[in-house]
Amino acid sequence: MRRFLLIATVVVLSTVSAYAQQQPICAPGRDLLTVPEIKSKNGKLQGVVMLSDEQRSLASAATGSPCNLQQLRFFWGYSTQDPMTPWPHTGDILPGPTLRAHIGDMVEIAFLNQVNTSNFPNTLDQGEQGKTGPCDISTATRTNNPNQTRQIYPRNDSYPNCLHGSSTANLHFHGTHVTPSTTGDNVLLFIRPALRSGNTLEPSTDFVMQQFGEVFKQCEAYGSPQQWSQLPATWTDSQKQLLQKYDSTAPYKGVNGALPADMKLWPRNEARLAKNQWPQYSVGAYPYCFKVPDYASGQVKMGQAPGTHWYHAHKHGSTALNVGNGMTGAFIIEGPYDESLRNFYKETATHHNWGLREQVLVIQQLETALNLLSPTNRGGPAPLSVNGRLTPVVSMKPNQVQLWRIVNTSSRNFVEFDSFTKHGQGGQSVSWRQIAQDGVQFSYPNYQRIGTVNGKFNLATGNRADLLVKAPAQEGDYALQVVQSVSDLPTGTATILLTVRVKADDKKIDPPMDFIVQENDFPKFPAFLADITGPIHMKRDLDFDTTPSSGRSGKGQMPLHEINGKLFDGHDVDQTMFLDSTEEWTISNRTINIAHPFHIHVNPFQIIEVFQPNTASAKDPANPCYADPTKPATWKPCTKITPPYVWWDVFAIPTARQDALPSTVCTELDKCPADIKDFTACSSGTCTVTIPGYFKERSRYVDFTGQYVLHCHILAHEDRGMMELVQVIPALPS
Ligand SMILES: [Cu+2]
Repeated sequence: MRRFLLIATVVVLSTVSAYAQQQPICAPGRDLLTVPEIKSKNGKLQGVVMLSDEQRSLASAATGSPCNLQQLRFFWGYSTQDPMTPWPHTGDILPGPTLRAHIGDMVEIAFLNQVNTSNFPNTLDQGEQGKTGPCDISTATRTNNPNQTRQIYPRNDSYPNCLHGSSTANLHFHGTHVTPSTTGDNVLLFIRPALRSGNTLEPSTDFVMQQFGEVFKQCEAYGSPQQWSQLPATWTDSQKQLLQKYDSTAPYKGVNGALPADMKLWPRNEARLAKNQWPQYSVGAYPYCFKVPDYASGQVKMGQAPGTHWYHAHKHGSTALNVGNGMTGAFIIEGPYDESLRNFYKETATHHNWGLREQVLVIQQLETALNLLSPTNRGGPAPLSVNGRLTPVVSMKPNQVQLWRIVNTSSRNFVEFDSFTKHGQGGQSVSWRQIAQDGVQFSYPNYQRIGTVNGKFNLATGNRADLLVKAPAQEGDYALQVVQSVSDLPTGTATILLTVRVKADDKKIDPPMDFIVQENDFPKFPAFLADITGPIHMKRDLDFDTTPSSGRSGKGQMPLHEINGKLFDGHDVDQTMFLDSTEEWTISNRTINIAHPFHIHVNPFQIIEVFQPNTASAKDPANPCYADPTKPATWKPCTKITPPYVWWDVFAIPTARQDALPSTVCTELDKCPADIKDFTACSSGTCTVTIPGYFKERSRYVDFTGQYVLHCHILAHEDRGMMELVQVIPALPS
């Protein structure tokens, strides 16, 4: 059955893409598309996530016009347990399949990279230098006009912190509390496309599926493997062979098979294997296999929060472009949280036509701006889409409450939910209450104080929000207005993200559904999500900064994006935490116009303090909350966050503020007061102080040792070096 489905889907793919090539489709206002799901069954989420490429319709402006066909890489997939609806190859771009598991489940995803590299000839890789260096491709050509050249990548970037290697990928399971090692949430992998000769792929899909069947069986019995040698020898031998084949045939500076010895991939794997380390390079496919921990099992210190999570490509150097192409998807993890909601809203003899309708809404900012094949999509931010469509229409019935799971998977922009338009004499409209942040439900007190009716919230890239959304009694179209920014304090004109069409049918909802208002009806808050207390073992400071273009980057160059004055280097560990320790980090931002969204994998954190130097009160000298540029003691919030605290896994670091100092304070750096010197820059007799924005978070490093990353979730910043390698190691017995 599975093989039949696969063949059927491939046929659909080729037929429809031929159609799509003739007619680009970007029309706004079409019905919301429900992304097909891969659902777990009998405790296992088993499926294929495929990376392919195709000509797809892409809008380049907020109006949806012009609409062009672009060669894009994209995810699609299918369940290997249950036949799912054939993949909708409509020429639209849409997210990858929604994954839906339950806490305690095994996740077994066969990831196949079948990108046709000949469609992306200027995309370079570590081992595949193309015609110039791995970063410096300022003379790259447009495919539609080979004689015209343009500069695309900032010239002062250097490997590995440059945009490169975008046909190599991997998967990050954002929001999961699972092992970061081996076959888990491992973003240190480089999974190259399958080798291609005509229509033949190596490894073939059939071979991969057969081999991974064995891998997954072992994983179920013994957990994620610890050593490469635990995988079937047939698989590891074939990977060795394919990497060696790649090494001896890959193009280097336009010549096939000329790869220098130090750029070959198999020797890198070999070196790691010799040290009993997990190798990083694969060809064509990778078996992701891990358990989603259930706190109730008693085997973990922290459970997986049931909620709205997601997955995306996370290969350093191509994360921004891959996510811009649309390589993201929702990952719903179910548990007592949603079971409780469904139970509250279920249909009964007295609650006619109730039932909790769920909408999974994947916001994307689809673009090929960083793609060398994209001559037409430059200039201005790419528009936001929801499940691949511009301003789609979500259907609701009068008086209906739905559960919306919203994921901001755009590579750059924040999305602030502002309001729905109103209709009629009473000004009726759609309303919402937020019930979860970043896949972690609110405690009831936070539902009351943060999840207020139509309470505005700002989703930085990577953030999620779950909402209860209530339709009014009155039929009509209600447009959801959002504000896009890269700021913790968004300003600017609202745009329409989607429209809710409220329309009655013969199944009247009676009595009207409403928000939950009783504590007993709200999902019970799991014990493992209680506030972090107890001794703080370690405090750290992380400083995110964009070195200005007149500084280190050199005049007229693109700025460098650094953490603690350093770019990611791919191997040095920047932070080491002990297993089971509790830490408090102060994370600050010296950039004045961008609120870099801080993200760390594996363990979520609680925000306990936030300082925004750019609020009206912090800027007003007459206000008691004034942040005085000459008094660092005033650079702190004047309102405290009170517990219980909210859990996050991405938090935008508030933007910094720059104030000129009066000449009475100082006119050259050497004469400035000692306590502000580190924050001051002087030029031509005027000194300017930068007041950093910051937040404090607490986190526990529990259940999993291993190496993983923290980074800015504006993905072009991450690719260009705003990332750190961290590790959790076992503590010595005390
Ligand atoms: Cu950033």
